[in-house]
Amino acid sequence: MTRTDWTRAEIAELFELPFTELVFRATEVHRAHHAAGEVQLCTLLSIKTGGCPEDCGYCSQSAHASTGLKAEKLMDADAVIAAAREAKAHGSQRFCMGAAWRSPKDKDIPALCDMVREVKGMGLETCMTLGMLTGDQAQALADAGLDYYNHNIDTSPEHYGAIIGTRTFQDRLDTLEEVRKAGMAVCCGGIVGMGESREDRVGFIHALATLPRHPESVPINALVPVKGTVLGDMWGEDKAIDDIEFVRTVAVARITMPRSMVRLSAGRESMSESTQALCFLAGANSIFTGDRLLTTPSAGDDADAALFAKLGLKALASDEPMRADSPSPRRGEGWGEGALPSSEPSNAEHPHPTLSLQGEGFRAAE
Ligand code: SAM
Ligand code: DTB
Ligand code: SF4
Repeated sequence: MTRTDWTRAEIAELFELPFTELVFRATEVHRAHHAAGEVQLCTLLSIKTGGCPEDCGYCSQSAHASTGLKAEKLMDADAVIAAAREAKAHGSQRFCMGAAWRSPKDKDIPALCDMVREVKGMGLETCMTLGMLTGDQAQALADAGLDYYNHNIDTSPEHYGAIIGTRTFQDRLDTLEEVRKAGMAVCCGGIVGMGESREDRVGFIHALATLPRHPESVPINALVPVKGTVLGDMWGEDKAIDDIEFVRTVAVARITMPRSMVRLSAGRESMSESTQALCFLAGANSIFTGDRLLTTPSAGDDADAALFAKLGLKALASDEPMRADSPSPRRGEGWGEGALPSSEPSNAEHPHPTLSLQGEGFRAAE
């Protein structure tokens, strides 16, 4: 049975285990619930960039930051659909659309629903992250076919006020409840490396693992320090989180939320291959692919394909344990055979690793 009654003391004890013992236990839990070596591929698109009224201290898109990012309008559906098509061609399984809003306006909902219908119609899983939602907005998006809603608690309840002043931890929980009531799956996690203490990381995982139902997806981001944000200026180029402590956080998320997909999210770009490999060993089984997250660069498909080949990882082909009762429309197609047309001209000179590593690189598990 999946536990939602974890105590803080139990979670603190997990964090304190000798590192190899903790990773060993996390691996055991991972293998009991998930196909080992299969990693879910998701692609992000910022459909409405910058000018956000919220003051999240980590975010390049906050109007309170001085990042020089230009505020843009909501993208046209056609441009979103083109990006989704490209993501699918590159083997992505889920398309996540993010908007720099405190909450969407009711007048935006029909356009957002159109995007959801089109992207879902392509056979991709759909995810959006648009800020706080009312019950009616959540229902409209769910009715249009939105599979997942991403809404992060970001950190522990105690540390939250040091990072964000324009909304409360409870506001986040309220939206998560509306998302659940509307029948969508929840993607909820947060960021490590924001100057929080170990105790805050314990509180962060505790808050997630004691939700009435665990989130189906748990993104664990390492802070991407962006110049002009409060936290980016505080940390500069320095790593605000020790790699081993990051892996510990992934492992504790895996152990306490055994059936959830744990996503190694932002921050992968500046992580060594060895640290990423440790994260996969500790139970991370989902990543963002492509050369961009929302506003910051990501490793890109070629680097990721090479990493998958080196580690012998494959694109997810099994059902997510928590979604097994309502399988997604598309399984078994990963970064693999057929993911890119072999006549793709841009690949002629620099073959995509998908194609050049057929049989051992990015491919769907059989
Ligand atoms: N505005 C919406 C919201 O806040 O829910 C959606 C977009 S917001 C960018 C989505 C999540 O991205 C945040 O909750 C945060 O966890 C993560 N994020 C944003 N900037 C980040 C950064 N610089 N480093 C790591 N994670 C970041
Ligand atoms: C999440 O937890 N991480 C993603 C997604 N949910 C929306 C966003 C990461 C953003 C990283 C910074 C940027 O690119 O702006
Ligand atoms: Fe706005 Fe979301 Fe960035 Fe906060 S994290 S400033 S709500 S876009």
